[in-house]
Amino acid sequence: MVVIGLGQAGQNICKSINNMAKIRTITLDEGKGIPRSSSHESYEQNVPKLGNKLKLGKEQNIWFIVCGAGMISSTTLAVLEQIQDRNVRVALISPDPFLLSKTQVKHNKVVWNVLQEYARSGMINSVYLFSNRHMESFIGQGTIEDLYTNINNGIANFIVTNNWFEKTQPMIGGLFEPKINSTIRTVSLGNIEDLQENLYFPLDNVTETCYYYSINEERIKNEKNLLTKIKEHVILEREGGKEASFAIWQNDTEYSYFYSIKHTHFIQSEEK
Ligand SMILES: Nc1nc2c(ncn2[C@@H]2O[C@H](COP(=O)(O)OP(=O)(O)OP(=O)(O)O)[C@@H](O)[C@H]2O)c(=O)[nH]1
Ligand SMILES: [Mg+2]
Repeated sequence: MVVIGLGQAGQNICKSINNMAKIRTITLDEGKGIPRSSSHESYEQNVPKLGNKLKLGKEQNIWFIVCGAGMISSTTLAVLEQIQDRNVRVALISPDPFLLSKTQVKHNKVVWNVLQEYARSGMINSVYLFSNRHMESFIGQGTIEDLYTNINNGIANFIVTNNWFEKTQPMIGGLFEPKINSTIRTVSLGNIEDLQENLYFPLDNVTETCYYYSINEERIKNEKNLLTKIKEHVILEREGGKEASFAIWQNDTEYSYFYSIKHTHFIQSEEK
């Protein structure tokens, strides 16, 4: 897996990933692979061939992280075009609209809509939505200097852990195979105690859900009825009319938690 981060948000989340795992990350920003420009248009028109910078070789599994509010996100489509033969998942950051200028709001809307259309058309594998405002509400705000630290760690942790799920054989169940058009997604992080979960973006019209439980060894060995508890959780979701599946991995930390990936094919409106 390779993670490409574009602009400030992309770059900072790549840093968080590097602090957690040995995963190759590449930062694209003004002066880093992309020449500095003074307008959206000239950014879009002046994206160089990035083959030498990206050096992706045979790597198929790509995450691309961006927030549409920044000017440099105008280069998103030109960059994605250069890697369109690969399996690209986009992590799209939904900015807090309160913090944006009018131009940023307009620009964000364009990127927001286009990326979802790209996911629906199969140009990219899927788009995962992450809301700064929503995540801040439960992860907590950092200082003004480190406003995004907690959010970035949350997003990075999902990408790193999801990669581990994909490479590691679960004890029970298997990786979820979503319907081909379920390409608009988000994630929630939940705790095993009360099965409460916190959504990273308030996704409307969820049609499919998978639950990936990561349980520590102590609980795997000693906790009775954990499987029943998990099954009931999944059944509850199915009763709501959604497709739901689960898998369980054993981890070697002291923590137990679950990630849930929510899928839909409905275009999501940006936060207002
Ligand atoms: N989650 C998260 N969001 C961020 C972070 N940094 C910036 N953002 C969001 O991304 C938006 C754009 O960031 P900017 O720093 O303004 O712009 P940029 O992406 O570097 O693009 P330029 O305008 O070309 O500098 C901000 O309005 C924030 O909503 C970050 O570290 N984490
Ligand atoms: Mg910038």
